[in-house]
Amino acid sequence: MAKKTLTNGEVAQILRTIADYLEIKGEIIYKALAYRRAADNILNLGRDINEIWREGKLRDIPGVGEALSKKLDELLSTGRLGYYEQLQEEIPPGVVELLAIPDVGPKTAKLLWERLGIASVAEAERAARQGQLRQLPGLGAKSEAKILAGIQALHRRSDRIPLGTAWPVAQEILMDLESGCPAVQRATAAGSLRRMKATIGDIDLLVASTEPEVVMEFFVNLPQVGEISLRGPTKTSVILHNGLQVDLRVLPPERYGSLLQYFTGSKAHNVALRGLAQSQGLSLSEYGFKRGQEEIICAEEEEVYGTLGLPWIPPELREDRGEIEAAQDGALPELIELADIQGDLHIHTDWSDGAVSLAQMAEAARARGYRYAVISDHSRSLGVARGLTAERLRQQRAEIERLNEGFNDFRLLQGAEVEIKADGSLDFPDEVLAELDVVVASLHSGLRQERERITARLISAMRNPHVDIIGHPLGRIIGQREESAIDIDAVLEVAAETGTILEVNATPARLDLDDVHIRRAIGMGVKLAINSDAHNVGGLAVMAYGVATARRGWAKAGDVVNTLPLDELLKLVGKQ
Ligand code: DGT
Ligand code: CA
Ligand code: CA
Ligand code: ZN
Repeated sequence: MAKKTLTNGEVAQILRTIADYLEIKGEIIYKALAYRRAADNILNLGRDINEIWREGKLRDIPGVGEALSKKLDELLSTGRLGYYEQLQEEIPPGVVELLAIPDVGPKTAKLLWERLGIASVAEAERAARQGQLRQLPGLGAKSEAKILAGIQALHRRSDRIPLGTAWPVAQEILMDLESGCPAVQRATAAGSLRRMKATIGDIDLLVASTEPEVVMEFFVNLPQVGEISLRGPTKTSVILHNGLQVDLRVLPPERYGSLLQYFTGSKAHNVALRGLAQSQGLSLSEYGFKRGQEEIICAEEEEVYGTLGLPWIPPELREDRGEIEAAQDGALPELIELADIQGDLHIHTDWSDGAVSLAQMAEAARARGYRYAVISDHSRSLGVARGLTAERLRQQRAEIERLNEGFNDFRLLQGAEVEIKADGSLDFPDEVLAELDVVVASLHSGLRQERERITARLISAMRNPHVDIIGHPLGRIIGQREESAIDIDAVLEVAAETGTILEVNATPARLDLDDVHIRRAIGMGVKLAINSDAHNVGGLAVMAYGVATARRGWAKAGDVVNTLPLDELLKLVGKQ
């Protein structure tokens, strides 16, 4: 039998699973981390690992040392790995799958397997329902309920990809198409990616060309492409080495507007738009309009909307949430843009868990064209993040003032990301908070508390007059952690009353608040701050995802405080 060629995604998955096995076995954590790091690097290679192997260059992959390169060589030449098979014999693969349940780590998985012989998520669910888990040492009725809720969340979870993962991949392919294939006249991302949804099912790309076969041939031969799942005259679907699916559609340039409009979606927006067309005696498809025998074709998207008597609607609004009615009434919002952002109000440095110095972060923020940036390192009780004591905070202030002497067009402000503790009190006393320019208060612990308790914690933080911003209010991590049980309506009411600013955390795994909550907040007059929460220089660039999310929530520049000039911002936070 011919050996199956493994994709980068499959190789990475095997390394990740080995890491999981090592953790369950209780091996030192560094071993597992090394496997995960290598897996990430293989996933992000941008070319076929089999080629690298044939060139004998496996050790050029970051994180691949001698031992791992031997294992990869065995895996890629035989399609099997003895070490992996041995682990699978020791511990059933279903035990590793338990780790996918939120709140189940390696210790718990091992416990369930050793004590109850549980070797699948289904078995864990059954045992939890029968009340068997609460009898295990270290677990209890509460943990049992959490595990059961985690299993239910797992059932609901799809394999959608975060926007921040899909976006750079799509941009790279678009650049390759535009610069490498002369037959390509225009190339654009469509679908949920163009609408900037927080998660993406697959990447849809569109090309205008009169030579579709040439474009398709170029596309399937890109180094990122793993396998071709569908090849047709106008549509080709592929799976990339990193596991993402990409659909490419090619149409002649004179119909590009209709194509772009149709495949940008959303489906709901298109259905509503088609209804409007019908009411005007028109039929609408991805090829253009028809009125009886007459055909109206559109090279630009503006013409599609224009034919229906509408202004162009920004893609982020196309969810059938009232945008067509607003367009008809001439009431589309003038959405915030990245260029409106004057500064970033939530940044970490190596004073807590960030990777770079104050000076480097300040320089990077200034280089982005910002007028100000707030350094908001963690407060003392967040031990894992090397939170600052009040004393260290004062030392940091001196350093910030020293740096400010070197700037004339930019100002570094001092803030902190202050823990909201389990009882709702803050991690710094009021006199320390009073010295800061901007105070961000966030929850990082007790995130699974029940609704009333966790809501009360947030509200008591908002009622502290020193607190300016609530950081990542709902606490979700996309694909990993559901949002906390917070009563968002109660929070919005108090925010409106106290003038507390709510964050739109732009980190792709968070995007918190999300689009729906942003729109509700704006409707209630609550102000927003779009922040990167950067922990390194590159992290500042996620601002674009936050702005896109705010646009999906119909936000205008006036709804977002970090579009203000410095003096107005300082006035707003009571510092001038
Ligand atoms: P995704 O990939 O799940 O994140 O979401 P989309 O919106 O990218 O959906 P996808 O990839 O299935 O299709 C891309 C666009 O094509 C979609 O937004 C609208 C359009 N489309 C696809 N199927 C249909 C359909 O059956 N009817 C209509 N009206 N439009 C469709
Ligand atoms: Ca899609
Ligand atoms: Ca698609
Ligand atoms: Zn933070």
